[in-house]
Amino acid sequence: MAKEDILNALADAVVDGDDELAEEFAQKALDEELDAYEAIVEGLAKGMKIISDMYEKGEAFVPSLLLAADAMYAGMDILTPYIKVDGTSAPRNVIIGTVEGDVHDIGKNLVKTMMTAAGFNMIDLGCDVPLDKFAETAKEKKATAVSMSTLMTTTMGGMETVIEQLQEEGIRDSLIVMVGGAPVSQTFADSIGADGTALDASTAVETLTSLVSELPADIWSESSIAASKMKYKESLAQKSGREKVDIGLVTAEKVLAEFDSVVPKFNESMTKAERFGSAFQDKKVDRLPVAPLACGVSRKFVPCSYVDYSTKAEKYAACVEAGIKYFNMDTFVGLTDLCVDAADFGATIRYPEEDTPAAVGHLEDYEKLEVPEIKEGTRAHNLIQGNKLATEKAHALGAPMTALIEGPMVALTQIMGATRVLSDLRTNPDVVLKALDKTATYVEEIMKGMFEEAQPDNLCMVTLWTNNVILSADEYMKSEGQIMQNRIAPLYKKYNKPTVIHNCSDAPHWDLIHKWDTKYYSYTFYPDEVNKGSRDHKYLISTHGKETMFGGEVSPIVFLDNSPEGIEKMKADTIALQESVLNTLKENGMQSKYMIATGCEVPPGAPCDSITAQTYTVAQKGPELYKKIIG
Ligand code: B1M
Repeated sequence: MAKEDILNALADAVVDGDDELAEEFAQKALDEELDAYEAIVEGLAKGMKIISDMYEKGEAFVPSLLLAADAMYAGMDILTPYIKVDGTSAPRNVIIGTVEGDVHDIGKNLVKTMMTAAGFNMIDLGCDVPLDKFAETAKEKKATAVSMSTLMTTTMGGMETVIEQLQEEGIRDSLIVMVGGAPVSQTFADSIGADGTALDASTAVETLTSLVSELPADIWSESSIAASKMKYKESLAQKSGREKVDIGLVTAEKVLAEFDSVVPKFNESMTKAERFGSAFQDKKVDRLPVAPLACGVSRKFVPCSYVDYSTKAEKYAACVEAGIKYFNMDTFVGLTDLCVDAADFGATIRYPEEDTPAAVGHLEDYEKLEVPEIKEGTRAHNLIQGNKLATEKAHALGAPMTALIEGPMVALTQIMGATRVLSDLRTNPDVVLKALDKTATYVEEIMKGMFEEAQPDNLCMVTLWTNNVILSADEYMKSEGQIMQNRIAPLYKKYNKPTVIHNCSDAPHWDLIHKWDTKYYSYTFYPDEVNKGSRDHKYLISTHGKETMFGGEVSPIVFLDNSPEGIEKMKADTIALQESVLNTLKENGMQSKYMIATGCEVPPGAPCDSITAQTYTVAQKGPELYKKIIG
């Protein structure tokens, strides 16, 4: 076989995610005495680049990338031992991981794969990595680079801590620090002193390769480490005196102190229930309803820890009551975390005191999953009881309660691990679908408990895998989609309740919302992802608005800025959003079917006054704007 043909066959095997073919042609490359390194770079890695580019253009989805990665690694296992090692050059070790508190690892795994393909020796610490593990491993492996990923605003700060720890160890200048993940911008990377960032996996490799080429030679020498340590001590001396405050607690006290003087000033002629109910039916309202997903943040008024909010029914209900009252929300959407089902199925959950719980220990065997019974001691039982109490408290304040549960696929990925489920969906669909049937059964049981016992006004289901960047619509419909359509949506109907969906993904398959007869859809708008299918209220109201009420739009990240300028910006943006929504409603012959909200959760450590900057502005300016535009 000609060299070119072998290289192309290796690339094709990766693109097709065929690990057996990748192994076969890797062996063929050796048999034909091709250079092993060339076979990796010009064959396997080339295939990885092709599929990755297809993904960026929306022509391939995450399962294809994961299978391609498996094929690439299978071929590399055969070829790597035969790479001719130049005895003088050390391997370029790159430490990679998702920082502590964050279990998102799909993007990190893709970055790792592309960096492997580029010839870096990747040392993967996994996800939810204790921060000191980065510096510890970097030192031990004399790393060329540390690359950290995070998808959450709440955990971004951990990256700065790692950089400080590298400085403390005197090795910051010995290596490159790359940071990345959806919330990470160049400005953020610069502000924490990272060397670089990138928007996607391919660019991450280009950036790292270029940064590494600029590293000076003697970087791991003892003198350079000692000099770096000294530099750090000096900067530390300048920083001393800065103390950490619990901004949530401080601002909660501020909001409470102002509460009695501000709230009576609102000129409102409807109760929250009347307003929300009327908007739901597109009837006239006094102003648009508002309900940011400031779920965990509300605990600062109680105050209680996040773990108590998540796992104790009374505490949860107290937080709901406080959120409705002090944030003046028109409904409370009860998102605690997405680990309720996983905990009951037996996965290991980490419960930090002050942050969202995470599923950290997945189960091994799909076939051994057993549908739990909802009884005292299970998280589902606690959630149902919490929502029962919360509904009473919300009603006493004249507000409707919106409980929230995980959809079947979120439950399964939390139990078994997302990366694994997404690739097994392609390679072993029957087993995955059987397991999905079990999580769907549990979801149905929780729904029944909610409808029969807790009786919230709405029950919101999280379906984040209907995401155009993760699964194609077709693939989604063959898995969770058909369950949503044939089992979940009919159950909503049976109990005479509207189907309510929360989807925080960047590019959902919008057309599916009609298949489930969705009455309320909570979404996030990502302005940078419009090319991938992220949509704002203008599109959504005009295309789907008659059938479905939408809510969301405001990025939760903006709530983190409670500087005077940040607060003023929040107020101005809230007015602008209301104006635009009202005008769009009017243009489409509608009058109120929209809720001002955040499309995803405001980080649990966020300040409270930036949230009231939104909710109080809607209450104060909303009636006037409504009159002016709708009449
Ligand atoms: Co969650 N989640 N999630 N989630 N989730 C996000 C990130 C969120 C933006 C959704 C939203 O609400 N709009 C939001 C964070 C909001 C915020 O920052 N405040 C969020 C939240 C809130 C949460 C929970 C807290 C929800 C809850 O329980 N209340 C919880 C977190 C628990 C925890 O970690 N402690 C949670 C849980 C989960 C699941 C476990 C269910 C699941 C993750 C499964 C897994 O990864 N194993 C999940 C998912 C899937 C998402 C969304 C929908 C998709 C993420 C994804 O995989 N994208 C996400 C919404 C969104 O981003 N659209 C969301 C596809 C992936 C290929 O892209 O990871 O961006 P990405 O990686 C890209 C680039 O970013 C870049 O290259 C990659 C490939 O091109 N890149 C780098 C990544 N790392 C890089 C490093 C680099 C350079 C580039 O250099 C080192």
